[in-house]
Amino acid sequence: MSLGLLTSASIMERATSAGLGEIAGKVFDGERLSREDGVTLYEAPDLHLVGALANHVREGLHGDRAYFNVNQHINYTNICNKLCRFCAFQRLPKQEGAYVMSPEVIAEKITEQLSEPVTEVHMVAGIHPKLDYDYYLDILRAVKGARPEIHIKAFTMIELMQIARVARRPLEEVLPELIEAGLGSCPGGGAEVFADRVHLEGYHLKNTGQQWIDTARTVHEAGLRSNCTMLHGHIETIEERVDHLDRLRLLQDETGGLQTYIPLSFHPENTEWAHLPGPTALDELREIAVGRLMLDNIPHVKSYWIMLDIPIAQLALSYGSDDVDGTVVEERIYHEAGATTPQEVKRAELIQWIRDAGRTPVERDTLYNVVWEEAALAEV
Ligand code: V47
Repeated sequence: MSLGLLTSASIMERATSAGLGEIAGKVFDGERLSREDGVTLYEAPDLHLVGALANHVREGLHGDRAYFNVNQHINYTNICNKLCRFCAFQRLPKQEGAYVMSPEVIAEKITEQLSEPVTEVHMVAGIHPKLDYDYYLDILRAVKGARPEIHIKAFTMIELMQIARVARRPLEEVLPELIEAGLGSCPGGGAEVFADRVHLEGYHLKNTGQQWIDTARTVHEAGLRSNCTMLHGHIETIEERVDHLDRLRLLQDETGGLQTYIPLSFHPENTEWAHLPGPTALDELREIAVGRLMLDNIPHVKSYWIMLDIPIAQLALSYGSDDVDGTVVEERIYHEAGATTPQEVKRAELIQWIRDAGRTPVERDTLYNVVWEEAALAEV
């Protein structure tokens, strides 16, 4: 039976017999779940019940709607000095395959897509120690010069920390200049797992969890929205995942600036953690569901199709997610780490996947303004 067909009463009955009655009661009453509830949901044997609870929340917020956008990814450099053990994308400056895109190359990539109805460019990259402050302003201006109406979602929190460092000024002062050059919002990457233990073992040269949170707060105070992520399925414990979700939720209570949560599934290939198995499809669905249930104040949960594979991204639309990301065009971070998904899909394909998953496709812009929806047009 489709989860969507389960009534609240039958979910409640199944939850009570599985020992999740109290949590289900809180979900139906719209009450915040505790950290202990989070651990229980991760450990609950009945994944589909957890999914049904998350689906209840998802449908309460978004009905049958599932969002996508027409976007383009640009990873402007793979040179990075952070040596994160989970990353297959990074290169040292003289290493084979290392690259930095000039503003002109970036403008060309934007121009190549002018015939497509792209509304967003998603720009993230490694932490290149030698790029100067003007480079970051120039790449924003290059994008806007090539396609003035496009929304630029760029720079994870660690990139913003680096930009402020090379500008030799506090981020509060730098952000208005980045906004003036074209920055429209920030992606959610680079949060990894906030716990200090995992940070020390896996990515000690990168920002700490607290620095990610403090930087995101500064971003939100400057009037920008951002997304947030958790990189799961490596060495973190369930308690550390719950801690991460709770800290995101507290940040959101404070700023209201987080619009979408994206659980990122660890892809082990070509990384220092290649011996780890990475999450299973069932782990991925649970991560979506627990994220939806714990993050009661973040409006959207994304099942990023590039990372999950299309069938799981579709299924996730009934386990708590309401967004599948976009057309992408060129993706490097996951493909270096063994992702076998295509690098690009066409808008019509995304629409069809969403319909096939039993949801109503809604094309959005980066800030979730509706660009197109099923009911509004007879053909796509
Ligand atoms: O910061 C790196 C992660 C992130 C691996 O905001 C890995 O809409 C898994 O930020 N296995 C970049 N994950 C991706 C990102 C993103 C993607 C989609 C949508 C949005 C959004 C943001 O990818 C990195 C890091 O956390 N990552 N290597 C890996 N081997």
